[in-house]
Amino acid sequence: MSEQDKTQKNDNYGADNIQALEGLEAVRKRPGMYIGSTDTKGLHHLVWEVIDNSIDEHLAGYCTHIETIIHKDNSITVTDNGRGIPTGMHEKLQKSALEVVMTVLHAGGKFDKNTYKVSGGLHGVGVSCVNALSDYVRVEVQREGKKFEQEYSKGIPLGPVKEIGVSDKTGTRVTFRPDAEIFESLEYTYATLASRIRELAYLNKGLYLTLTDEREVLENGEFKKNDFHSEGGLKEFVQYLDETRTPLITDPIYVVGKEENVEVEVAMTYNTGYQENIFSFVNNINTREGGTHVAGFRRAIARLFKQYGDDNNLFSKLKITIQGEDFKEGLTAIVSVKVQEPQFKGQTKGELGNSEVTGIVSRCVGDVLKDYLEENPMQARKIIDKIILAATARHAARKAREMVQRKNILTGSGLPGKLSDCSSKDPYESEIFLVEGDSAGGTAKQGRDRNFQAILPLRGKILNVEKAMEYKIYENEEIKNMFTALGVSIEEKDGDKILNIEKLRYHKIVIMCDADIDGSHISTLIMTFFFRYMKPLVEQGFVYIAAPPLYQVRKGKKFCILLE
Ligand code: 0RA
Repeated sequence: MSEQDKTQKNDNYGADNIQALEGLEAVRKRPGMYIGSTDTKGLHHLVWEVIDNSIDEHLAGYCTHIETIIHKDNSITVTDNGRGIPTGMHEKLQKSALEVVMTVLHAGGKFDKNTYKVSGGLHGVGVSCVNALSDYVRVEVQREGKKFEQEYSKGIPLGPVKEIGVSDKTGTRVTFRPDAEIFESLEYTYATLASRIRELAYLNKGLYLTLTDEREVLENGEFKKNDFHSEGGLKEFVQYLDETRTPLITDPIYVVGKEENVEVEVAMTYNTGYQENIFSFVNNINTREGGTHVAGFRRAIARLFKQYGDDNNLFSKLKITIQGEDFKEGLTAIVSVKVQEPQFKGQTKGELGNSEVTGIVSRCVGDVLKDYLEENPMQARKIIDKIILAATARHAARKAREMVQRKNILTGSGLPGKLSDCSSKDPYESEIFLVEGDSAGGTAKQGRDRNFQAILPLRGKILNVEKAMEYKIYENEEIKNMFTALGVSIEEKDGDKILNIEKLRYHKIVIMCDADIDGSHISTLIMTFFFRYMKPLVEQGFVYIAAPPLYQVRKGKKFCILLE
């Protein structure tokens, strides 16, 4: 561009242009405010932002295909067959609406598209943010029989919207290359994109999505590519999530409903396991912390299962009352709502706050569940039996837990006989080695410095806590020994179980297994136990894994097992 052109361009710059520039400048100055971060998470956020716009076209009923391509240079192209971004003159701003959508912050919302806009959270900041944070963008629109394009750098148009041909189709294609000045990493991860796009396929049944990776050529000479499409929607999503588990009921229970402009879609199933898996979404966005929609779902299943059990006299032999947590074991569910003006709260804005949603979801799920239970007595019976089992197990688990604790108090030192304790009573300097079997325990005992290194041998393979019922876990000798040796206990507060580590006796807990397949299996089992039942110890950095062979260090008469 010549100097003269530049001044001419500047002369034409009105107040609105300056406003647009200031908006883009704000995004580049504080990208975190708009896309959360500038790490790899923020980098992927750019793709979500563009795809979300295409999904909005689908929700409005105009788009059936969305194609995403990762190019060799890590630039991204998202193509949809929606209506295409409008290209006519924007009266107020006196330029193409396309340029307005691409360069003015929050301009997308000014066109009332009558779909579910996301006003909280991080999505919905608009494609202009992606533009501002990219060193190159090209947008191509097919609309009203014509094909248009415009290019940008860092959000600034490189020229006006150009008409580049004719077309009998409609749609939008956005190509962007994230700006290296903004992002810490520019490398896209296929699996991350694929898993979100798969999720979007389940959340928007009927929609066809593809992901292509031009960075990776397969043996057949084609690029790596996946198609995502689901006719079953959430029903297929729960089946996908439970693929590796054994189902308890034949088919997922499926709910669709609408009340006061809130759309509700829920699919749930039970498996023979003990974990609960609930995923929840608001306007296609994952609400990791749940919220009022999940509360409504829980309320409905508690109400209906309780009612059904009472009505059919199924709980009469039970000496304890059923509680909310008894419905959770083996439950896999997806709760998805579409809300006009969602309010997000919580630490990461991942929790839905709209209070009206609780009642709506509860009623929709309740209505369907009531019919389901009446029409499917065999399935209903299986679920109720599972709930009774969970309640019984919960009761047994509490008793077993109390036994572990009581033993702690009653038997003098209360320490397990197998423990070769250290003489120091200062947890800060004390270490405990959890070793595989008595013979390894003996070897470890010879090598340790008894002043601060304790040894607890565990017999063979410890219980797989992932597969066992909770009360079995507290009845297990090796696990009881770990609780007592470590000096930690489980307390109940408002129905939540909290690990009390105030009396933790060692600040280094070292899992030491043999360097063979068995050893690695055993250390996995022990780690699983810590992760599920003593998580604070893991989170606070007290748990270590020893990588054998270990060495004993000696200096004169002093020796110990070398850890660092
Ligand atoms: C503004 C208004 C309309 C559509 C869009 C934006 C739109 C944006 C994107 C971004 C990616 N794909 C898109 N598709 C459409 C409504 C257009 C109309 O009323 O015809």
